[in-house]
Amino acid sequence: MNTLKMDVLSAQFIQDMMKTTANLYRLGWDERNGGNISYLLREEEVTPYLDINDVKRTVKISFNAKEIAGSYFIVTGSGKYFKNVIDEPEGNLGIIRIGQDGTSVDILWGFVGGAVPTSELSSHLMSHIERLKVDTEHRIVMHCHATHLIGMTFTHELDEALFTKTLWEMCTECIVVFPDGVGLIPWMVPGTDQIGQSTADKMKTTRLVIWPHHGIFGTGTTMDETFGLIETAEKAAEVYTIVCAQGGKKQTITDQQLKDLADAFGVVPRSGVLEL
Ligand code: 2HA
Ligand code: ZN
Repeated sequence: MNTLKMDVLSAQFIQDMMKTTANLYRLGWDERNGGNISYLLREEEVTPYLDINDVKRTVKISFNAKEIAGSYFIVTGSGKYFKNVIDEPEGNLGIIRIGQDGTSVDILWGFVGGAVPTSELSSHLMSHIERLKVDTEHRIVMHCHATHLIGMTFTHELDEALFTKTLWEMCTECIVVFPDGVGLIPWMVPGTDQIGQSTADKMKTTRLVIWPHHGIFGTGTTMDETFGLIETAEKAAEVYTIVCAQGGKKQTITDQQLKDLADAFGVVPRSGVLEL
């Protein structure tokens, strides 16, 4: 039976993907094919638009995602440019469902012209698996090449507690927005299951994971919230860059003041960062 479906381009989740990729491009954090986003969808969000039995193609994936078999995602395409998503969503985005055995994904919409999901699918799916254990509402994983954060990975110690503390000091709101701080993995080859595993491992305790000399992964409940999280960390890194260029700190937000902020906003700062 052929039931009438609504135009998928009008779906909020596609509109979110189009607007967010455009914003990330505009900010200069996703040059060329840089960056990727995945958004976990509920089946009832997909069915008004698509016949879920109409699988366009099936592609193999490099690891077993059995834990989230049957889950639906909208994801950006491998090698695709964020710059182009807004004009051509169907060629640059795809709606996928993880196959029952966990080793393949069904493409239900998009990726026209033979495109496939992001080269960082392992990092995305492995991160989703970990974040869902922490919070079942965490549906977004976003990766981008945030400029000042990348810069900081050349000039700042690559120590999670020190890096977190510096970011918290740079803007008053940081500790409130990311009290769990940032995770940092060693430099690794992107697009591999290994970097996916390292990223996901950090995602057990934090929503932001920095890939030195490459970029950042963020996760959260909505596109706005996840974008805002990355934006806040990147803003702190930009301020850090300016502070260094102006000759370094003469004063700062003290550890006691950071603790007062956390208390006032009811958040628990990651342990091992503040010295009180
Ligand atoms: O493919 O950002 O990490 C785009 C990337 C890879
Ligand atoms: Zn990247």
